[in-house]
Amino acid sequence: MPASLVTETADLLARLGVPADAVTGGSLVVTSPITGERIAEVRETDATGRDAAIAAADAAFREWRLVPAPRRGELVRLFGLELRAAKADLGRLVTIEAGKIVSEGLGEVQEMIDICDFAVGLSRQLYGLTVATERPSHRMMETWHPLGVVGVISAFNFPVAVWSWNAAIALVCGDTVVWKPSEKTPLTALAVEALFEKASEKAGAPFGLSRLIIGGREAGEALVDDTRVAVVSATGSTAMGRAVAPRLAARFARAILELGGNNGAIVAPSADLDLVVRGVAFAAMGTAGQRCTTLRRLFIHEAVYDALLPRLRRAYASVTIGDPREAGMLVGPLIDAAAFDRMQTALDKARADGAVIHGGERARQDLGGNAWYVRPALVEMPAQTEVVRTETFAPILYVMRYTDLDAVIAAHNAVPQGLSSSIFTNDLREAESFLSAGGSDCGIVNVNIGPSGAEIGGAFGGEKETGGGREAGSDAWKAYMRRATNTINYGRDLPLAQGVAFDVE
Ligand code: UN1
Repeated sequence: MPASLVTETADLLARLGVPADAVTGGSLVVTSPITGERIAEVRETDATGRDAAIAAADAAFREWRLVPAPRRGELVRLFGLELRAAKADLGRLVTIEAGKIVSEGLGEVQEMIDICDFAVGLSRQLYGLTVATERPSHRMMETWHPLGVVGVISAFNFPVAVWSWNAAIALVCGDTVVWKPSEKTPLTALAVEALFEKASEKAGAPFGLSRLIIGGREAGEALVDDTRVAVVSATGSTAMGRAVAPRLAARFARAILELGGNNGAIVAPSADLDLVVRGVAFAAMGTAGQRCTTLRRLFIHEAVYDALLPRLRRAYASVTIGDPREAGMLVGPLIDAAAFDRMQTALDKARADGAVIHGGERARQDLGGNAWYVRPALVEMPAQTEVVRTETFAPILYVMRYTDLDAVIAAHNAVPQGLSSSIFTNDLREAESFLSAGGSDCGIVNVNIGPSGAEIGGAFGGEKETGGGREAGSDAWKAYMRRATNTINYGRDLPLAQGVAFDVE
């Protein structure tokens, strides 16, 4: 008999350094989607605690911003070492709390390690430009300075990696962090915080660099409305972003938004169908369809539709569904009953629009009455109706036929969201068209791979209702710093720009 989830969770938390009193007797009940059973009761942070967390991060910022960036990088390096040492335990906890299969739970921790490595390198590369000036004996340059407290609001589906994209970069940039994790996944957040504290102690870093506030909407609002919080990076639904963005704008705080996706892929006549089947299977069914980058719309050229569809149907029918801790399992549970209900509502709408639906039904009820497993749904759609244009956070893949590339690119872009996209083709003209200014309107545009599973080296995020934010690699760090333009006169005259004369006696 494997250890019960309750015992295993308690053991993992203890090994990861989370005090038992933080996860027992609190008001926030945590259940594992694997069986639907209760695994912890977490203490929520009250208003006083929230204020104290932000105050501590604000005070730490005053000190941290003066520490040279490569020394700040040293803390992130040590944190990366803690993550390496704890990878198996933390990955396992991700599996238990979020329901991800083992390799994805571990992959999530690897993503944290990767961003730490990136941030350590970045800590020596926070470059500014020098700019040619029009005035003699002048020099112009840009300097980048720490901005302040960064509020991070994260979602259940990437309970730890998305925080780390923000935190690792923010910390080397000289900012401090207050994190409001999803109320569905506070345990992994507590574990990460404990690992971070260990690294902080080893580095001799000031107290308060990263604080955690646990709770629901009011906890998020505390970050959004507090003038001590300079930037809020929020990951979640477009509805959440619509609530957060105007409140941040009202106080001129910066927003980094990573909201809904409704990602499409185009399969052209020249596509390598072996690649397509594998790419589509992972992108559409992986993480039980609960990634913001999940493939939700597939446009197949009519020349290959009849060859491809039966292969996809076979993949959908044969995918293993069940306890994500078991080896060989590919599709774990949905996060909760509400997710299951939303999936069924979407499928009902699709059916009413004339869809032919394969799969989508509840599965593995043997694993628990409150565990919500489904067979991923492959849905043949006659047209891109409203339900297809709406993000449903579940494994539903809407499949449509096309004949003309320009028309399918227009259809691909005819949704409110703009996160990730792909084309499968071996035709250079088609690939380049999709990548061009007239092609996909998304923040992530791929060729011959699916839309999900991005590496941290690139800037991650999307356009339109996805919110426009960029996180992780490339120059996403600039959103966590303020830029100063400096002009220095080393001459004896005071020439004015644009030739303006203003001579006083
Ligand atoms: C998310 O679903 O919020 O590209 C993030 C991916 C992952 C991140 C997804 N690296 O699918």
